[in-house]
Amino acid sequence: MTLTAPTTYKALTEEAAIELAKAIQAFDHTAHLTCREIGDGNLNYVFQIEEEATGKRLIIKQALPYAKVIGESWPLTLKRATIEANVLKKHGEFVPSLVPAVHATDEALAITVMEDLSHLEIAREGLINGRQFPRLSQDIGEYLAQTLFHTSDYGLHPFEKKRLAAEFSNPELCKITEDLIFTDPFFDVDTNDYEPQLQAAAEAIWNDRKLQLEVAKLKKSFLTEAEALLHGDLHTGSIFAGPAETKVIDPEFGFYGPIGFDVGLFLANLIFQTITREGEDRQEIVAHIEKTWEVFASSFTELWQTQSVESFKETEGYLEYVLGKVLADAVGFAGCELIRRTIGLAHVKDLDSIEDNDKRISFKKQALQTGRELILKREQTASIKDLVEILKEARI
Ligand code: SR1
Ligand code: MG
Repeated sequence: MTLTAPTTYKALTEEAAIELAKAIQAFDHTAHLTCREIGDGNLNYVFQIEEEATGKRLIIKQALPYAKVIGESWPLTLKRATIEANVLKKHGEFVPSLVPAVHATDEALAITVMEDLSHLEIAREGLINGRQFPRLSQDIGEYLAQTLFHTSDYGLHPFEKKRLAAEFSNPELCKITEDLIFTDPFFDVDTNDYEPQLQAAAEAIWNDRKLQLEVAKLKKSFLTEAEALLHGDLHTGSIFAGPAETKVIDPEFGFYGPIGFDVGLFLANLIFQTITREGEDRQEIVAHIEKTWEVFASSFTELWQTQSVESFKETEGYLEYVLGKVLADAVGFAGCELIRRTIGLAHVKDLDSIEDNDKRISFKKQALQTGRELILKREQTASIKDLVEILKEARI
């Protein structure tokens, strides 16, 4: 459903969000509704509307014409709302139970009306608080395999694949990733943000010529390999999780890119938890890392064997080559994510919320060291166990 009026952009207030919810007949016009702005991300407003009498809820998400985390000095395209809604719908064709339902959109207002997920918890918050999400890796492994296979040349007619690649051209949001993940953290630029105790570690990265060459290669993959319709920002803050359910939200960075990027970002955000945890608690996350890859690889293999349209699908060694490259890329992209979330502009609560100063700094040094190792050793990573070994070796 597409809304019809109004047609010019105006930032919603809580009152206007209630009016809108009634206008699209999501609730009866006599319903008593309440509204809260609950967005905690970097970029958008998220209004949660509730009918007190029935407990029925829905979400109206609105993109702002600038990055909320920085302010009006960083203008940002409103088109990202349309990209996000369309990625949710496209991915929802393959994994309807793993993404929120989109009820309505309005391109001019840059809003998406969607399913409320407040019975679940943002995975990052839950993991930081030691919550167990037994389905997390199973569901994300499946999400990755289904969405990436079905939007790639392995699963689609080439005309449809190229049509989608054009539809999901997302230059402004890609530029943010190109700068914040692949460029700025590797140079001494003003937008980097790190604690003074990390000065020497940051300088070591800026002066590491070997590392820079490998990051340049990974950036090239991100820029040029239009392989599948990615989520584009698949960190644990983009996932709602609960004991029996997982939902992936927020694909406003969606575009056609290398499959390993989504895989790597998710793995990196689990890796932060392997850095801050010990013993059994750490092992639980290592198990999630292994299972994510195992589920992804086995589901992708099954889709390849049963649904691939690729003429070379039965050529010996080709699937293994494709999966091997996805793993190596994912390991490298994970390394970039670890580094950028530690000294770049946008951080993660997993590290920043550690109150003990020495511990926090030591964890951050470990994140930088792990990131470097993953980037440099990615081509030698033949299995997910090899990645786990790198994590172990990089522990300080
Ligand atoms: C200004 S945007 C900073 C970061 O927030 C988003 O969630 C992306 O991860 C982006 O890199
Ligand atoms: Mg986001």
